[in-house]
Amino acid sequence: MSSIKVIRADITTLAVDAIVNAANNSLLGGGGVDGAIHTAAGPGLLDECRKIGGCLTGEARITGGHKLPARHVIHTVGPIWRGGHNGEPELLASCYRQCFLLADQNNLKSIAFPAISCGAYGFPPNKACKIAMAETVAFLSKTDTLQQVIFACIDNTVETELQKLLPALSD
Ligand code: AR6
Repeated sequence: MSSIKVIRADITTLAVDAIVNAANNSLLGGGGVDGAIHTAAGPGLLDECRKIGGCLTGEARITGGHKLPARHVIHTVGPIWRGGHNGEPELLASCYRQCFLLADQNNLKSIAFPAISCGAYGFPPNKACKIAMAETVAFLSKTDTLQQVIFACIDNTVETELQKLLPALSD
């Protein structure tokens, strides 16, 4: 039986099979959750990311967790919001799908997401959260491996939006 949880937490503290990083195309670190993950994981993560050589928007790559309590980091690059008519919703959905695909390929049982693109990249949280939840529900309905999806929020708006979407799941 799979579950979806929305919690108030710094994602770097979670001992799950993988935490997702809202990265940029270089995969070489940045601010926001990306900066927090690289700081907590230590320089070994940056070394591993350097070998990957970047990632296109809407795609994802997996690495080890290094000094994090999480076993893996799945790095995905969300779209920068440019008004919503430049493929942003499709690219954000693709980020979630690619993360789930990697989780499945690596037999992961638990994964934690931040609100991809909802910080520096400016995606409206209400729209982003609907996409995140829809992709999660769709994936969980077809996997036998993944058991727990956690949304780790440090942002009140995002947490409220995701919480609002949760009750609809049991309808
Ligand atoms: N734990 C959980 N959520 C967090 C944490 C944390 N430790 N830190 C921030 N958030 P952002 P983006 C939330 O800006 O919009 C970076 O510089 C935050 O409140 O981290 O995809 C990258 O290198 C927000 O709700 O990611 C890229 O250049 C959400 O995580 C760019 O920012 C995402 O905010 C990516 O922008």
